[in-house]
Amino acid sequence: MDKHHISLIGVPLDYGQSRRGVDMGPSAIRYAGALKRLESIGHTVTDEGDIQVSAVEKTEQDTNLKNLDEVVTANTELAGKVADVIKQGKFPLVLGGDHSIAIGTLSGLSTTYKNLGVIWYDAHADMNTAETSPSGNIHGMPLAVAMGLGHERLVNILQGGQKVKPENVVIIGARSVDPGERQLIKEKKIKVFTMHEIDRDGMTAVMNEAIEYLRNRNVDGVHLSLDLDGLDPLYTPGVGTPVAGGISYRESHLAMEMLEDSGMITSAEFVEVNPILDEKNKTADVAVGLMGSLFGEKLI
Ligand code: 6HN
Ligand code: MN
Ligand code: MN
Ligand code: MN
Repeated sequence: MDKHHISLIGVPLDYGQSRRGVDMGPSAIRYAGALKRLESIGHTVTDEGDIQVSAVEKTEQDTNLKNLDEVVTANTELAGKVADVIKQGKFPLVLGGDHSIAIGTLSGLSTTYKNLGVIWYDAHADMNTAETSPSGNIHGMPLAVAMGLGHERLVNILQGGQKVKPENVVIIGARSVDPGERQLIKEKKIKVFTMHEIDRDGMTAVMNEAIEYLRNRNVDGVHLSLDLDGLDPLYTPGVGTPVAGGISYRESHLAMEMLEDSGMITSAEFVEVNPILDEKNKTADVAVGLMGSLFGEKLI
């Protein structure tokens, strides 16, 4: 995989949750200058355009999962696209869209990476299943789905079974975790750095430990799934499920810089940017800034 050749894939999907507007996330991130920013660092960037998302919502459903058909269709297409991009040796950089798109991204990655590491940078654990979800929103489920748990139509995208091993997952920034998720975290012994560890030990120690943990797992690639609500809403107000007391702007840049220095990141996605809820595209601007740090931008 060539980190210097990046493929941007937009996923204008908002069916994984209940607030409209996050489907405009890819446009907002492009408008904030993602392409130019990455090119200015010296990377070659191909914009693959957007994945098709159905504009018509089906009303009949036999499940409590909202818009399951639409989410399955878009994620199946995304998975195929991501698999293609890796086969061409390019770095997939996926722009959301709500976090349900991680289902497609991780399915696509699983065609190549058999021992993939995942860094889940998020206020939430996104480990609900149909049984534990308090909302029925699929964006609260993608990490469980990647581990093979959840609705079969989601788990079976591209191929069935577990795409990511629980012991290869690191969650960073968690501060809003539902009872069912907490139980699953314990049961699967997921490595979680909550805000408590970030406050107590500092971001440097947390990232060093996270990187070391994944190295010891002998992963063959590491995917960064960055939900902009991982940051404090002070910095990223344009998200659908903000939670106070989050990661700071500087801590987030440091985290991205340390990941760049580690040389271990092989794919990434930036999700949950909702321009309707944003203040002057602030959240998309932060997303692009973090991409800069993740891809090697230097201050001097
Ligand atoms: N996200 N845990 C809540 C739920 O509805 O399952 C919130 C999920 C938020 C998901 O921010 O990607
Ligand atoms: Mn979140
Ligand atoms: Mn999330
Ligand atoms: Mn650096």
